[in-house]
Amino acid sequence: MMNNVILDCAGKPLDLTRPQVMGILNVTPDSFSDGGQFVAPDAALKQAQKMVADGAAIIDVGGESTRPGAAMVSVDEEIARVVPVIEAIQAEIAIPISIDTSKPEVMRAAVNAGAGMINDVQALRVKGALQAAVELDVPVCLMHSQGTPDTMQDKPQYDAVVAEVSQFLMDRVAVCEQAGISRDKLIVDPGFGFGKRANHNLRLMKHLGDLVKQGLPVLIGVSRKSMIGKLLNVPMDERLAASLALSALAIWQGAKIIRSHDVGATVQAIMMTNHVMKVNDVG
Ligand code: 8Y7
Repeated sequence: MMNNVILDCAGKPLDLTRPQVMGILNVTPDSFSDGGQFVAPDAALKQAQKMVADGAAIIDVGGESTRPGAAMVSVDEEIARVVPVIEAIQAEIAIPISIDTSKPEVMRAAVNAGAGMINDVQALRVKGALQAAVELDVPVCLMHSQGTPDTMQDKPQYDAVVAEVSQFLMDRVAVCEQAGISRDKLIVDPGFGFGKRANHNLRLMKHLGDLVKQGLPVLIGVSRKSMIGKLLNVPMDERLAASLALSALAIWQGAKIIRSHDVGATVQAIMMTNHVMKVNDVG
């Protein structure tokens, strides 16, 4: 099992010999507005530098809201949002940037601008995405989702959610390998909240170790997600403690990367978890 590795993200290292945090940098006009309809790259750079200082290992730049029920964004619009931000931050920070997109054109533009990983919530199922990933030759995070963002929370259904999600991901890994993407460039993610009811999410977390056993690095995203809101009845800005609890549980079961809005707190939570996991039992 080649799981303890340092991934080469277009020249920048991602050290997976210990748990890491992926900081979320949403570059939609409502997050980093220049006052109009565009994103201000300098504001995004400041945010990225703060995440680096807080201990992030990689920054995930996304220009399309992939939240359940989100509206579609055109290819041109998405490129116009993410490319200036990637260009502004890639030379200034030492850690890799991942591009959160499912569109092959955006993957190409982002990697050309300096992104070193593809984070695809559709696991390269969009037409042309697999070929783009093969050609771009950067690591890819393959995420499970049932349905598309606009409809996926309508009526998620599984016979055995843990086994089905794991099987889907291993099938996508096989497809990627057949297309020419080396297995050691792949990361897998069960996709919390993407076409899952609360109990599906809870079962996936309880049994995350089953996915870890498949041998690929596991990334998870639970930060501020609606599953927390539903179970605990807390608004978006009061979900940090629960997000950290879930992050610790994921690391405890062998997950390697936590995608989070709250980098500093998440780094502390997973480093503490890692100390417990690594402590010598003798002496
Ligand atoms: C995830 C993600 C989102 C996740 C990975 C949100 C882009 C929704 N969630 N990517 N993206 N895993 N790999 O609430 O769970 O952040 S968007």
